[in-house]
Amino acid sequence: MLAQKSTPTFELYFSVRSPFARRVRIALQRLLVPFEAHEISVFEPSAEFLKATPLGTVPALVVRNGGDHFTLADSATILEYLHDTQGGKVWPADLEVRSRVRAASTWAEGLMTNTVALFLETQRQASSQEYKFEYEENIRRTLRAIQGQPLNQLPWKISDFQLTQAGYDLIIALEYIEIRAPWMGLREHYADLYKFLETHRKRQDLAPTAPPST
Ligand SMILES: N[C@@H](CCC(=O)N[C@@H](CS)C(=O)NCC(=O)O)C(=O)O
Repeated sequence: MLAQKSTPTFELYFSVRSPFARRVRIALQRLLVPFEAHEISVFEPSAEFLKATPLGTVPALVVRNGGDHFTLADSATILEYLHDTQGGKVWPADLEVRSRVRAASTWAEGLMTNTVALFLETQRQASSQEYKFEYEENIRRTLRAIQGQPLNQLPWKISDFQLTQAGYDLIIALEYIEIRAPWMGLREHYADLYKFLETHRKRQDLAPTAPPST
C-alpha cells in the first residue's frame, strides 16, 4: 500500500553567510512556509549534514512527508520546488515576464557564484592572480550591465514596495560582495547599485537574514 501523503514538513541546512542559502531562507519566510533551521559551517560540515546532502553545499532542503523524505540541493532547484508546491508565487505567471525575471536572477546568482569563488581563492595559500582577476572581471562586467538598467521596474521590481525574486537576489548578491570583496568598491564605482542596496537592505523581509560583517 502507498504511504499516506500529508502536508510535508521542511528542514533547511544553511550557513549564515551563504548568499544561496539566504535567497531560500527569504523565500520560505515570504511564502510563510514553516521550516526547522539547521545552521552549519561549510568549512566543518557535520556527518549528519553530509549524510543529508553528499555534495556538502548549502542550502539543502529536506522534505519529509508521511515517513518518506528527500533532500533538494541547489538554491535554484529549491526555489523551483517552492514555486511549484507553494502556489506559484516565486516567479511571475506571464511567460515573457518570468523569463526576464529569471534571466536577471541568473545574473545576480552569477555574482554570488563569482564572489564565493573569488573569496575562496583569496583564502588559498598559493592563490592564483589569474583566477582572481577573472572572477573580478566577471563581477565588474555584470555589475556594469545591471547598473545600465533602470532598477525601479521589472525585472527587479514589480512596484515601489514589491521586489521580484531577481530583486531579492540582487540585494543578497550586493551585500555579499560588500562583506567578502569590499575592494570591489560598490559604493565608489556603482553608485546606483549601492543606492538600490541602501534603499532596501533595512526591509523587514531582508534585514533579519543579513550576513554578519566579519
Ligand atoms: N549553486 C549552488 C551553490 C551552493 C554553494 O556553493 N554554497 C556554498 C556556500 S555559499 C557552499 O555550500 N560551499 C561549501 C563547499 O563548497 O564546500 C546553489 O545555488 O545552492
